[in-house]
Amino acid sequence: MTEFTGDLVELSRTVSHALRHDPGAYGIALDTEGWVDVDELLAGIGRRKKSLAGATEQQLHDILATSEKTRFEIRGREVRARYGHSIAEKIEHAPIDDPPLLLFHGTARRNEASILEKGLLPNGRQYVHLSGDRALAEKVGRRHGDPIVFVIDTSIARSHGIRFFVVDDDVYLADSIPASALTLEATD
Ligand code: HQG
Repeated sequence: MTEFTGDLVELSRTVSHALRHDPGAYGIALDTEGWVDVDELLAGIGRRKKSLAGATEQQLHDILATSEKTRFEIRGREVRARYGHSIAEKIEHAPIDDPPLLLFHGTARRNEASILEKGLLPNGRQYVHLSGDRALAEKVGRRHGDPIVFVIDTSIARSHGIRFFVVDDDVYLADSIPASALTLEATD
């Protein structure tokens, strides 16, 4: 096999694409919790992108060690994306009964009216992504445009039967968030 010469950013993006959005394009299949064999993933990536052929498990660990975000995790021989999935088959997570009372969601100002009317919807992804960290939520919002931050009252959402899932203290997932559980944070 040829030596891996691609850069780790490209490898990281491709791993996220394969594990979150399009495993079939790499000839791999995820199990119901999103796991796939590390060697199968790397072989699939190498088949599709010649510049990434020969990438190693050590390089996956290097990405995890140097990234601000833990987008995927490795357990034994397996790897999975921790959040962000858009594939049709919904990844199963264990719901939690004790989410923080308040969570945050950053988005673009142009989405404000629609969110206040319809609530937060997962759109292209399987779950709505929320943050326990206000500053991080604002940063996520800035990806989409002029950022605004919504505060989510999780007890109101739970009273509507909404389930919450924890990825880490910075990332929580929910099926959707009803408008009645949302408040737009005041901006200066
Ligand atoms: C918006 C990144 C109008 C929602 C981040 C968001 C995150 C609505 C957009 C993760 C709406 C979806 C996910 C409604 C929701 N009307 N707009 N009713 N309901 N929206 O990218 O949360 O770097 O799929 O506000 O850090 O921005 O990739 O979701 O603006 O954790 O690892 O629809 O992706 O992580 O956008 O980001 P996205 P997100 P990574």
